[in-house]
Order: sequence, then structure tokens, then C-alpha cells
Amino acid sequence: MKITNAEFITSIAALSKYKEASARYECPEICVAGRSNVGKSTFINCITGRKKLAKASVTPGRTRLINLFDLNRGALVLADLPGYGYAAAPKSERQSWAKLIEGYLGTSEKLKRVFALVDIRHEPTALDKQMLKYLYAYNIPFNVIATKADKLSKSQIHAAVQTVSTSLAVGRDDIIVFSSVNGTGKEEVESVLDSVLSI
Ligand SMILES: Nc1nc2c(ncn2[C@@H]2O[C@H](COP(=O)(O)OP(=O)(O)OP(=O)(O)O)[C@@H](O)[C@H]2O)c(=O)[nH]1
Ligand SMILES: [Mg+2]
Repeated sequence: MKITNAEFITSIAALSKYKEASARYECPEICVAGRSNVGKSTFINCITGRKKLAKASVTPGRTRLINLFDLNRGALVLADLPGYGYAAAPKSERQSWAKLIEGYLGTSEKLKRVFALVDIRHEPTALDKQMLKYLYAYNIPFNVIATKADKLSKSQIHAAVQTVSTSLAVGRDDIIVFSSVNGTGKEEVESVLDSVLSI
């Protein structure tokens, strides 16, 4: 599915608000997760073709709420999750992040697919592994999006995908090499959206 229309629905700071918001739509939901500054908002802007839809932050750790977006007028809802692992965040904030996200993943019945973003240049962190553990625990299908691929050469990408695959114990076929700068991987993401819609 190509995303031809995308609109911001609402921002959510508490799980009760998510329940209220999600009761208002019937369509499947997808979400974008990953550590702070990995490129979640930029990924959303890229796949929706909207430069400023999800505010891409210069300062990491800016998206602290779950932001919901409508895609193609009721076809899908996309959730932009707040980033984890922002070192400068106070402990209380990190705890509220964990509570909100774990609650979200555990209760969102409409959630059909997670795009778990990792930076292709870095070995996945303990928190990335924790994120995948949640996904396995809640039985939520996901794709790993190895983003910022424009920063590496072709041969470096090959090696980096192997590192991500080994480190996260996911098959290479479940990893989409992506770049918001040059659009690498966008078509693969669009075909994932097709499979989400065909369930
Ligand atoms: N070169 C390159 N830079 C990228 C790419 N994606 C994101 N960036 C840059 O990475 C930085 C962080 O991007 P964001 O999209 O704000 O990251 P985020 O994951 O939403 O961050 P939080 O909301 O803080 O969790 C920005 O400076 C982006 O321009 C990419 O594919 N290639
Ligand atoms: Mg963001």
C-alpha cells in the first residue's frame, strides 16, 4: 500500500487515553518503535511522504507521547512510540516510558505489526533486545528496520545486516534495510503494509 494520505489523530500520554482513542476506529494498527534518535519520526515522514507529519527532532528524546496517525483515510492507524534509551532522561521518565509501552503492546488488540527500528551502524542495544522480547512475549509480528543505510557502503550494509541479524536472533529476511534520505526500503515497507491489510 502506498500511503497517499496521512493525518495526525492525537497524542497519548496514558494508556486509558489510548483505549479511548482506539475505540473510535476499526482498522488495523501498526507501530514504529526504537531507541531515541534512531529515526522513527523521520521514517514516518518518509513512508507517508509528508516532511513534517511526525516532528523529527534534532534533540533526541523529544517524542514522549504515543502519536497516532490515520493512513489513507481509515485504512490503517500508525502509532509513533516514544523512543527508549535516552541517557539524559530522568529515571522517572524512563519508568513511565516502560509502563506506557508495555501497557500499549499488551493491550492493543488492533496492533498487527511493529516496525522495530535499529540504527544500521550500531550493534543493537540491550533495550533493543528487550523490545523484541516484549514483541515475542505478546506474539506481535514485527519487522526490524535497519535505518540510516545511506551512511554505509553496500559492503558495509551487508556486514551490518549480519550483525543485526545475529545480535537480535532474527532472520535476514525479517530485516528491511532502510534510508529516509534516499528511500531505500520504502517499497518493502509498502508490501508489508499490504500483508497487514490482507490478514
Ligand atoms: N542520514 C540519515 N539520517 C537520518 C535517517 N533517519 C533519521 N535521520 C536523522 O536522525 C535524527 C533523529 O531522527 P528522528 O526521526 O527525530 O528520531 P526519533 O527516533 O523519532 O527520535 P525520538 O523521537 O527522539 O525518539 C535526525 O537528525 C534525522 O535527520 C536516515 O535514514 N538517514
Ligand atoms: Mg520521534
